[in-house]
Amino acid sequence: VWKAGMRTVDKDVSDITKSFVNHVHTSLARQPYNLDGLGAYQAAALSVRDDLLINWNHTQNTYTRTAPKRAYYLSLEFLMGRTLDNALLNLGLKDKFKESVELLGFNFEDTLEKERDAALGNGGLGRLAACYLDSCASQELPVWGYGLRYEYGIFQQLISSEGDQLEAPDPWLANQNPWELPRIDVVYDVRFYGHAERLEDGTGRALWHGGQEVLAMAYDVMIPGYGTQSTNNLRLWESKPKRGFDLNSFNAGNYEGAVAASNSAQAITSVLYPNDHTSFGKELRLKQQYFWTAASLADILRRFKNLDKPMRYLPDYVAIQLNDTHPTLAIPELMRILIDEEDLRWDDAWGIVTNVFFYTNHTVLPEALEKWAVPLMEFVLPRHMQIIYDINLFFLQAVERKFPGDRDRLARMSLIEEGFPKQVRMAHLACIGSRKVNGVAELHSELVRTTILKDFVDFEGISKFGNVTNGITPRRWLDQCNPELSALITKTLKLDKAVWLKDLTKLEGLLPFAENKAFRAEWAAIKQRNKERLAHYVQVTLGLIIRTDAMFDVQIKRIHEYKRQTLNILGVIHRYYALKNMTPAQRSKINRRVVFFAGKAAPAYHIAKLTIRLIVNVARVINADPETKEFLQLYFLPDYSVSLAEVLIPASDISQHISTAGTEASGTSNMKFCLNGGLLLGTVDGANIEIAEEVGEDNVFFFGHLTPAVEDLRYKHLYHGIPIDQQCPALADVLKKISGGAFGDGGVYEPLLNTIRQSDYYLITDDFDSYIAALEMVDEAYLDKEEWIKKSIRTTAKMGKFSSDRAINEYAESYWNIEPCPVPAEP
Ligand code: 26W
Repeated sequence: VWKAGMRTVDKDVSDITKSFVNHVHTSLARQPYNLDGLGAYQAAALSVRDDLLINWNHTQNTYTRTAPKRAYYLSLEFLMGRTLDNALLNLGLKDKFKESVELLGFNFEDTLEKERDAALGNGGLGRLAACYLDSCASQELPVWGYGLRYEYGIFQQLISSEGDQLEAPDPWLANQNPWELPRIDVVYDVRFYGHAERLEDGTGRALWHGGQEVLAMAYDVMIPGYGTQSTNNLRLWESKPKRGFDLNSFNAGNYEGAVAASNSAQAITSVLYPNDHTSFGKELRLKQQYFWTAASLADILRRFKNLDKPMRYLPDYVAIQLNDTHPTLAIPELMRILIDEEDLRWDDAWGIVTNVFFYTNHTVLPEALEKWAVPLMEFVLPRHMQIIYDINLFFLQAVERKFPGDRDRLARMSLIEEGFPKQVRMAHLACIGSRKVNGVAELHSELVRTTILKDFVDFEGISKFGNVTNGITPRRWLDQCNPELSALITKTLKLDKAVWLKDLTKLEGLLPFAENKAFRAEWAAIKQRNKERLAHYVQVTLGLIIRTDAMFDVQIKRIHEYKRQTLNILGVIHRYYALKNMTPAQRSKINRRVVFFAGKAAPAYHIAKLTIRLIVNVARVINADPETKEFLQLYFLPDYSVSLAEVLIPASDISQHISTAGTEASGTSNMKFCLNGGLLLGTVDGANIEIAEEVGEDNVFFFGHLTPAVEDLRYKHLYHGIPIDQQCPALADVLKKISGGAFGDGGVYEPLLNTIRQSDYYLITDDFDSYIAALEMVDEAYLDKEEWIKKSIRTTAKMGKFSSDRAINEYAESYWNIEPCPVPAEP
């Protein structure tokens, strides 16, 4: 158990200043007196990096010396955001650094903002991985992350004057990255294509040769724990040509061919795929997945082999967490190594594999479940395809023994889906190859057990299928993004900040203060200043003036039909016309509201892009209407990022998490808003349910149909469709305004409107009236300011469960079976 009393770096302001100036001279080759803001950021970062490196070294030496069981978190995405502020907080150096930087004549906040986000992820899954790394280091757990070092992260989003999303590259490494260490000595060969020949010697081994060989080179990113010396590692792989370029082609006079081979190797880690929740089956994506799992496994096994233990002990020293199915190739890859290279027998190898891996599912949406075409897999990874067929054969034989003659069941459970082409079902492979499987919130885990993996529960028993409700790190998502609220909490709880930030249930101590009027005033004043901070940010970056004497209503997440930004924008339009129909006297009693949207659409997702276009054009009309603009404003903030979330979340009064019931696995921004005293408007879905359980149903605004009703409603739409004018006249009016051209050419929006008029798969029509009613309840509640602030305080007070420390401890204890490995004070 972690004890109070920070273990931080012992330095004073003059040490920091010396180190800063020294880096200006010797790393940047510049002079302190004419240094610009970017230079100041770089010098500060390099100086902090020196401290991180010392801790990182001690930590890694401790792990090597004591050889604990370790866990590895394999994730194709790590959405880290900025590092400097977080590193300073975790090291306990923030105040001293601020003083030093300001003595040197720089504004500290401006310096922090020079850093570009590390945006190696799409959304929830990638940000979860980043929060989990923070918690592992803070809990002193021996956990490394493994991912890819994409040269380009998630695209930058631009919004054209028509309201279209445009994508630009994100060259995040352009200004050098002080947070990574290139490891030119940590390299592995990775093979693609070629031929796999089974040896006819009765061992089951095969030889895989020929094809393309590329090099994986490691870059290490230091992950400091909060208030501990523990500094873990995130190892990211870069692909490189094995030789500068292919000499044979070059000598044959084929210069272009020689360069092409080298380009094809480099292409593997050049860019993050920007789609979330849709799998496209692209060859390069398959190569990314294999490149990364092969390099990571080779590295993990090399470390294990240094212990000089037989392979059968691998599960005593190694747990590997599969973040969704993206790294599932690690399962056949470990089988390949154990059989073809380590000479193990099939059953022994399978016994090891199924005790090393753990699989987390993050979505039940069918289009997001990964499948790879068998012909593609045979071409790119011929040996792995053989192994997958063998796994399937033994698996289906076992199913047949348990359920004799049940052919439908065999077809449903097979790793191979019949069709043209046949496809490998990665979720099935991840499931049968793992020790345990989990979902990310109670409802979601239950849906995993009763829908997509039901047959596997019947076959393997329920105890393999668990739940770990997601969490968020309170360091970044409260202390760092909302420093004033953090300070008020520390003062009020009369605890060292480090204590409650590491045991977030301590926030319950705020509950009695909800009754204290002076405390409520302080609480509300901080929310107000956070609104002003956001308004300032919007004014500086977009040149827009936002009023801050209004309720701030926020929906920020990837744009997707299931998340129903459409429901929100249709609600805004409904409100706009309701306002226009009021007399000035009626209007003056209405709650002022500023609605914010932000989020990216996958570049090929046309309906999502149309949703953005609609929001932007509705904003244009509403914000310019003199009759209503005092009461309703609407903004789409471009290029949503971790850093933008850090400004938006603390400023929110109400945030929307309004997915169709049963579709949002968990959600994690819902937790961030509530932790910062924002109330939640949402459906009975994902982690919203558990948030309501904690904070009490009277402190959240729920609406909409429940999960068990969804299937029947969809069926009704298809076979007993009632026209929208009859089922929901209020919605029909809104749709008519849009198609009638109230927000620019109505025809443009037809494909979007048709999704509602036709199958309405996400139940906009069914939930519209109850959504509008919920918005009205929010308005009414907000008019009673004191009561609202009480709700806000009670919400924050009851969010302890959602610390990622709690989630990570559940993984450590009930899944990985690992323990803290503290770094001794004097190593
Ligand atoms: C193959 C394309 C693809 C890419 C990414 C499919 C699916 C994904 C992710 C699994 C999508 C994702 O980020 N899921 C989100 O995971 C969060 C963390 O558990 C949850 O909070 C969100 O509810 C879930 O949508």
